[in-house]
Amino acid sequence: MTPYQPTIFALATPPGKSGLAVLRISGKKAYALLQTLSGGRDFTPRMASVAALYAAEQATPFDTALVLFFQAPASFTGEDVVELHLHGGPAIIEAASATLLALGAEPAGPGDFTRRAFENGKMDLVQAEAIADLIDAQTRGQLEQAQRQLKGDLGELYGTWRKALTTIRAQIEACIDFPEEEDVINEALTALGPKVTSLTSQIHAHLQDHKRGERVREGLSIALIGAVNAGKSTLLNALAGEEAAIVSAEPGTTRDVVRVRLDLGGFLVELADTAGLRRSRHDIEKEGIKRARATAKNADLRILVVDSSDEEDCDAEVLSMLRDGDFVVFNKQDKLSGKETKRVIQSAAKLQTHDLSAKEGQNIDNFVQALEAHVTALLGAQESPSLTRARHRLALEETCRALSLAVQLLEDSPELAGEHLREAGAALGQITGEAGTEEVLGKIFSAFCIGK
Ligand SMILES: Nc1nc2c(ncn2[C@@H]2O[C@H](COP(=O)(O)OP(=O)(O)OP(=O)(O)O)[C@@H](O)[C@H]2O)c(=O)[nH]1
Ligand SMILES: [Mg+2]
Repeated sequence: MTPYQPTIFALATPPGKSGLAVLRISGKKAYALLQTLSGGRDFTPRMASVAALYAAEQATPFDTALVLFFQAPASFTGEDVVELHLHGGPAIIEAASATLLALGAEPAGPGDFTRRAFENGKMDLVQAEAIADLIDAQTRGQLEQAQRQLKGDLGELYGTWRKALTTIRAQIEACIDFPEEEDVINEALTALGPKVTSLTSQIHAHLQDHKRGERVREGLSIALIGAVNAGKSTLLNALAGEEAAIVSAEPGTTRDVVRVRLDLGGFLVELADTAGLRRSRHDIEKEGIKRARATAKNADLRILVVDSSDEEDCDAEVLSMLRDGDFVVFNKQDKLSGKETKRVIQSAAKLQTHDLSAKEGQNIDNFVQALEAHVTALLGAQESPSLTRARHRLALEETCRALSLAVQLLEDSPELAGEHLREAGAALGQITGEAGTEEVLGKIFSAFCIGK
């Protein structure tokens, strides 16, 4: 028996005053509700109609709206769906909601519409997540990734692996069921080894993506580091186009980590300004420096800012924080008379260097272009789809772990190997939702907004 599913409604547009507000209704009673609201009219599915809508026992309508009816199963949720394109005034929305409540519809919870779409087989769990990402997308990179995921690329890849696993499991079952033909069986089991190994390596390769998809979704983290007064905060402000961090000639101005979000080449980047690195006796500055080090360590990319007019060598400890691909900015070029020898730094890491003046804007455009090119190289589109959430990563790691155990036990203990393959399939199925538990589903959909 299918559990009781109330007919639900929610605004699909943001709350507040607007030209239009779309109120969406989904469930068995959706069409009957539309008929009651409109005083008993009939509506053709997928045809826009203008209808006067009435609250109970009222002779004058609370609004005249454009209405759409999608008949199950040809709707977003797979149920009967009605959309009321109301005038977006709070009194109208209130009247519509109160009438629907009085008629027995229930307000939708977070993600309820998408959850129903998932439960009615309209999409897999990865596609449901893509809808949330599509709505949250702020940059072109995030949008393209969400669209690709919504199209089903990622789910398809995992589906192929699940199918391969099911075939391998069926072959093992056959071996377990007919143990009398020992030679044939041993041969069959031996042949299965490379198949499991090949599947494991494909999943491994998919995992070795430098968290590309997660970074596109959550933003690439970049840390500005360097000695006090090098011009880190000035550079952050220049890149952000706003005075986000305090700039002053006093060394040790920045203490807390100041973060700004930027769109670099269509990708979301979180740029962090940090406290200048020096030996300090002040507790607050010491804490700031500790945070600066941690931010630099955890960032995806570091930009070391150096004051070109300062003759002192870069601190060896600061240099040791740099990794291949990191940037060095020789700042304050405007202060140089041109006679000085060019500054160099000694580092084992392969670094990209740029001469500029953050204060005067000299060469900043070239620097931004180089940074954009670097971010695009790290996050730009790849041939195969990328996983986009830690949830996917954990499930795939669990799949690989179970597959590795299975391959070791294949010949000596096919029953146990079969059990590990079942675990691998379950872990893989959790990503797309075939093997989803209520707990997993609840967690995913509760992160959605109401009305999605
Ligand atoms: N001439 C010149 N001065 C600069 C440039 N960039 C920064 N400054 C000056 O250098 C001083 C320090 O700049 P900040 O941006 O506060 O330096 P910081 O690295 O954030 O310093 P701390 O927060 O103390 O670590 C300020 O007086 C800035 O105006 C530059 O490109 N040219
Ligand atoms: Mg600063």
